Amino acid sequence: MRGNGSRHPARGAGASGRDGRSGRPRGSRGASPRTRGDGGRGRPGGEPVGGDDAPLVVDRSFEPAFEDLGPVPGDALELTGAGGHDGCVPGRVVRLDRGFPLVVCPRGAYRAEHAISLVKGDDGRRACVGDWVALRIPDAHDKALIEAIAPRRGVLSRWDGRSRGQRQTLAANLDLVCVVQPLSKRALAVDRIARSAVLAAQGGIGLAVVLTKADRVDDDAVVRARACIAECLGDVACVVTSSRAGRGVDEARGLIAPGSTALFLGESGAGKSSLVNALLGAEVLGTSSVRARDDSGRHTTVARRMLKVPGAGVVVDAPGLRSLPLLDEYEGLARAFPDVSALVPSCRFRDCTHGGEPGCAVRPAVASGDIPAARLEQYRSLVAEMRSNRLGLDRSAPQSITA
Ligand SMILES: Nc1nc2c(ncn2[C@@H]2O[C@H](COP(=O)(O)OP(=O)(O)OP(=O)(O)O)[C@@H](O)[C@H]2O)c(=O)[nH]1
Ligand SMILES: [Mg+2]
Repeated sequence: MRGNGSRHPARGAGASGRDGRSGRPRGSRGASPRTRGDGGRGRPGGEPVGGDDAPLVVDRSFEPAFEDLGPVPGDALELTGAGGHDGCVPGRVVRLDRGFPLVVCPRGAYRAEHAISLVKGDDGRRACVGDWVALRIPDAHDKALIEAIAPRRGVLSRWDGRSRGQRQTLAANLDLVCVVQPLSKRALAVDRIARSAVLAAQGGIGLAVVLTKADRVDDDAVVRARACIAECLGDVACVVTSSRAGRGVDEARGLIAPGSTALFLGESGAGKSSLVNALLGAEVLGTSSVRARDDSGRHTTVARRMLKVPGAGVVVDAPGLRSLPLLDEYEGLARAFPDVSALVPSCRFRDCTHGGEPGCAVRPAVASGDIPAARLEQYRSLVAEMRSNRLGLDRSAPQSITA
């Protein structure tokens, strides 16, 4: 079924702003990510996020009201208080269509543009979904102006594949990333879950794994998938669902606490929008079939969009991401693999790869059964990828540029 209808045109479709596809200039040249495992393969992008020819009319069903968006952070209140942006109100970006934000504030929902002072210069900034902003609502216009963006927490971003290491911010102020991974006859893409875990941890965001399409496999396969996740990722929340059979939907809803914001992260065709529809109890989001040959989706979702889940918090449905290459996310790696990283400083060699070097402090923990071998292999593979990706960058590229 295809949704995204045009029943409620958004107010004041904006007239400026850049392409919301990836934040990457068209035709820019970048290093190809060198990756290991299937989840990080290839250069990011290729996802038609808000195509230029997509109409700027949007379905407003289940759009969160201001009070659904959680407590307004002190930083956002300060921005709009005395000494801040006088006359502005706090608001939150609930969707982006072709780069145009829709902001919900106490007075309602407004299409917004960025103030020139915010976007100009090399360090110019643009709002992403989830941002808290200072919003000016001119009397004569139905289009509002974003004057400032509150400091972000819970930021999910990825390297955009360019040779200077620029990052694409996917969403901000997230409490939870739900890694959506479909079950099938194929082996579970645990590598993809692991790299998603690293990115979530890098942003200081909680993690849950949501396995979809459980109706396609038998119970043994579900048990194997759960065991595989526990082995590689330890004690992470894992919910098994089938939107088709109505399985696990309440459990998935239970992950999203009222007042919190969760983002569904997964490849195209993973069943993200189908699951959101199941959570909403309505066919609000468009979905379309996967290719039988390789189970891949058709990039049906093209905009990041927040929806209020009845009886729970807010969920961000997002376009499927083909690749999640890692670059410099060592903090996230350490948080996602705390048991391994705690031993690393005790290795004899600073550049120990834990592949059999003398004096390695990690291998004995595998030998004694304290750390599963598969978990260490996952860790090593992600470290090797990060090193290799950094080597492929321009020499002068600083660590962790944001763009
Ligand atoms: N068998 C089965 N198929 C499902 C289930 N959930 C979703 N699908 C199918 O999987 C296909 C892709 O689902 P979507 O919800 O569009 O996937 P998506 O992750 O939102 O994909 P993008 O928007 O392209 O990123 C559709 O044909 C769905 O009907 C499920 O629980 N079981
Ligand atoms: Mg979708």
